[in-house]
Amino acid sequence: MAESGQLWSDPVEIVNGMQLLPGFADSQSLYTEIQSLVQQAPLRHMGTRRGFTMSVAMTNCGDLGWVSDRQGYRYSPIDPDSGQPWPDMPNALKELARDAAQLAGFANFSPDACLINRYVPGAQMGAHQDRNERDRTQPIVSVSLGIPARFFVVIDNPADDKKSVAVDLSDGDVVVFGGAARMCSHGVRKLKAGHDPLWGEARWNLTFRHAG
Ligand code: MD6
Ligand code: FE
Repeated sequence: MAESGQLWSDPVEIVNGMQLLPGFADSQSLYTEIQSLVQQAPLRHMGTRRGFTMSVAMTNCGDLGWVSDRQGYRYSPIDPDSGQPWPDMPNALKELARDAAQLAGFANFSPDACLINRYVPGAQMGAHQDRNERDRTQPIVSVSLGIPARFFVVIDNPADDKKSVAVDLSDGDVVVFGGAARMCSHGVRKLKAGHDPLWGEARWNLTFRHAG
């Protein structure tokens, strides 16, 4: 990215291993890519092992997609709704994830999975760990688009019981989650109503992983 006229600010460490790159992603250019991806593999509300339905609508692109149903969570090369492979991960998305990871100190990040989440007001994501990826030395790169959301990370500090750190993520913000933070529990608080000129009354999130 250009030295002059950059619209993003320097990385900020939220907790050890979790860096925020404020405004790093170009929301406008991602909009068209995402519209095309959700036409190929429509958003859906997945079920859980316990029989709940997630409030967040999801789809994927890349060689592997994250899926959940009565059998639990896993990665699959096939979209279970269509029986077809997930759409290819567009190069622009791959490069964004790679550049963000590099800036946060993770060279050669090669995502093979991108989970696309859409939240409407009232939707949330409970505390969870991302543990279905084989190689945990690779970070997860997360891109927030549309209306802001409160993200939280649980810090397991034996001296301090369980403490959570909150960060409000706005349109274009990128989080790189790796190293010491890679296995921390985290989630998204119930989305508040809002309006974004491009994305409307919704928050979108892309998480890039090396899953295979
Ligand atoms: C979200 N993000 O921001 C959900 N996971 O909508 C995640 O669950 C997440 O942002 C792993 C690493 C970064 C994340
Ligand atoms: Fe996660």
